[in-house]
Amino acid sequence: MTQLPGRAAASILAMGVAIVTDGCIDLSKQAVCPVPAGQTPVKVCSSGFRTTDDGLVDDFEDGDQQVSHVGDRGGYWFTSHDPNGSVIDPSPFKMSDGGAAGSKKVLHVSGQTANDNSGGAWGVLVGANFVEQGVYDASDYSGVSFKAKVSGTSTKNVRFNVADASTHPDGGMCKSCWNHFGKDMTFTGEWQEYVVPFAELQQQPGWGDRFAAVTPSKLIALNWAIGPGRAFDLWIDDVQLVSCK
Ligand SMILES: [Ca+2]
Repeated sequence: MTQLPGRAAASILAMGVAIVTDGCIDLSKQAVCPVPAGQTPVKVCSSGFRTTDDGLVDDFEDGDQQVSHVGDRGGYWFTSHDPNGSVIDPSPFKMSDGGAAGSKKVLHVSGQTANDNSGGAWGVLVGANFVEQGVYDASDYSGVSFKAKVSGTSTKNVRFNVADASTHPDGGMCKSCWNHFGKDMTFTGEWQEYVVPFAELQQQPGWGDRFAAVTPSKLIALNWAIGPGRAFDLWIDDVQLVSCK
């Protein structure tokens, strides 16, 4: 078992304990707000999080575009952009040199997203499927940790998304899809480690089909998304699934 190192990680982990959510995934409300039939409640880690031997999604050190072959995972990294002129480099997508301390390879994307003047522009995203096809059972885990930073004049505002069988069209459950459970994050110019508990993930308000909570047993992908009208220069490293302590 590897512990997340460093004081910064410790403070972030401590923040992860103080989970503030609304609806049925709030621990304080679970007793009066039952999870719908057939859905497993999202685990809440009252003592924080730990990394595990099989939790590595990717540290990118092999330079390829497949996620690490651990934990029965084996999906691929990809980028996507709206058809309204948003640009995400490198194109075709590949891993870059550099990264967090001690790293030789890293996920690094940059570009400019289109303005949403005519409606429909949603920006860009970079992410990975957990497995090549179908859903991935991540119910042994309780969240995702990763290191991130932005450079130059990049926007600091990035949404981290976890696509599951409810919100991804491949799951066959949504008519108005793509409103994934996620978290709006603010990155800085320095590498920092972030822990995002599954129990903190929420859909965006006001659009798409709604679901009670993310379904960790039926995950499809994770991604980082940048909305319309922004320049971005985003670095991601050491992506891991984490468990409760
Ligand atoms: Ca790396």
